[in-house]
Amino acid sequence: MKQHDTIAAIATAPGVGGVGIIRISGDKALEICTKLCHKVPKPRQALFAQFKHNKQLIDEGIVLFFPNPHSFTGEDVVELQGHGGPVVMNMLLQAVLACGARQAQAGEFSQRAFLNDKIDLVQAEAIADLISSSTEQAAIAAQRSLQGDFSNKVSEILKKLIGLRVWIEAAIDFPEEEIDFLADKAQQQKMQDLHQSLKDLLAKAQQGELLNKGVMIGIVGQPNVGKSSLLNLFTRNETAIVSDVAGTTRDVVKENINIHGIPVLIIDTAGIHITEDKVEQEGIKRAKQILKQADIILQVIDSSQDVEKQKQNLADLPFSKRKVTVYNKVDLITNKQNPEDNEVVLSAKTKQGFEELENKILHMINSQGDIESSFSARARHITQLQKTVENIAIAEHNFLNNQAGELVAEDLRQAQEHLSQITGDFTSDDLLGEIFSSFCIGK
Ligand SMILES: Nc1nc2c(ncn2[C@@H]2O[C@H](COP(=O)(O)OP(=O)(O)OP(=O)(O)O)[C@@H](O)[C@H]2O)c(=O)[nH]1
Ligand SMILES: [Mg+2]
Repeated sequence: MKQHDTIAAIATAPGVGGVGIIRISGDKALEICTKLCHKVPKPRQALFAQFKHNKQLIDEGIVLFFPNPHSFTGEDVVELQGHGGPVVMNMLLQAVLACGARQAQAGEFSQRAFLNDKIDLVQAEAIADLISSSTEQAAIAAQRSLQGDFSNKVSEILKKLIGLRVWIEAAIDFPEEEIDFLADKAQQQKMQDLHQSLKDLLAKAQQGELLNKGVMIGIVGQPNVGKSSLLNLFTRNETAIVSDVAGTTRDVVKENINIHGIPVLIIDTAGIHITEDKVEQEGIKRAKQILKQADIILQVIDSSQDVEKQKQNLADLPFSKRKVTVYNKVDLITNKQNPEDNEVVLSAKTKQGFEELENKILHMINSQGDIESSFSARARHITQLQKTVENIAIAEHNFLNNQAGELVAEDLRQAQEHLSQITGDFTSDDLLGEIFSSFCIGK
């Protein structure tokens, strides 16, 4: 799809830097460059030039020209590399705009790259995710998506799905050949394989989404059990106030950390108990909200006190699906219990058991066991994959139970539509606008 206007933006981060880059994309890019530099750069060769507008020297630096279609956007692209000061960059941008370009909107360069088939939608989103990644592991995962790891898997499955659709539509269209065609064992096997590959991809994408958006972990328990002490162990800092006065923490305390490369938002909460204190009541209300929102809950128990009573007091709370019970203050007791799978015996004071807790959390997050080969994914991808899996499950059921071929065909059609939305082969303009508007300007 051809875009007719030429766009420009400062591509480097706002603020002061050694070098600042202005990126121009569109039919007029070379013309604007020539007006400012009075020289025509050769394709993909650095050229030193002075940038002048109305005979006024603004800056000097390097010019690069990438003729279409071999550029990031697929259009003619020019990059002016000057000195990275906000004022000089802005003066240069104003000169570029005065010469005929329009200020680019957020994500517009990436959107053009997508519209010109240089990248698919997953790759475009991976660019934004790579830029905003908060840990090394998340950056590596985003890079994998950008290189096409996720898109290739989607395309592979799409190919299998289309193969099945073609076969089934043909069988429906030529009824004289329809001798119980759904009983074909080879095709049934293909259907089952397709279902399994989709479920595997969904699990991997869910993993990728966690890497991308991070994991929310809430610490809850009764007052004085050591919740804030545990938070401080995670942050390796005195993030929350610790004291022997029950009810010290009255609000939620949040901190971004990373556990073995996985971005984590860890949240300490007020001790949950029955109280007349209005401030504490509000704190407890907030703690209960965290219980619902968090991906993983650490339920802290003081093992030097009545353990069963504490568990009973917390029993009615709306815990999230994934919970680890932490028996804290183990340094104070002699008869230690044997923890079960989702339990850890720990001392926030001596750090005993902390590494085991981190590993347990990691294991919970990394249920696929291959975070090192993960690619980044977004909630949008998960939703489409879930819808695809739903359609395929119905199609498979109807297929294996010899229902009407038309029913199977319709679910396969819908599945294809959902799956194609991931890479953007089938996407509405509204969705595109929403995706690219979350990008930064100049990207
Ligand atoms: N011996 C020992 N003391 C601990 C341990 N963890 C915490 N404490 C002490 O227990 C007391 C309460 O700790 P906090 O971390 O403030 O407990 P909390 O659960 O955040 O308490 P509230 O904010 O009041 O709900 C403090 O005096 C800590 O030093 C531990 O593992 N061993
Ligand atoms: Mg506390």
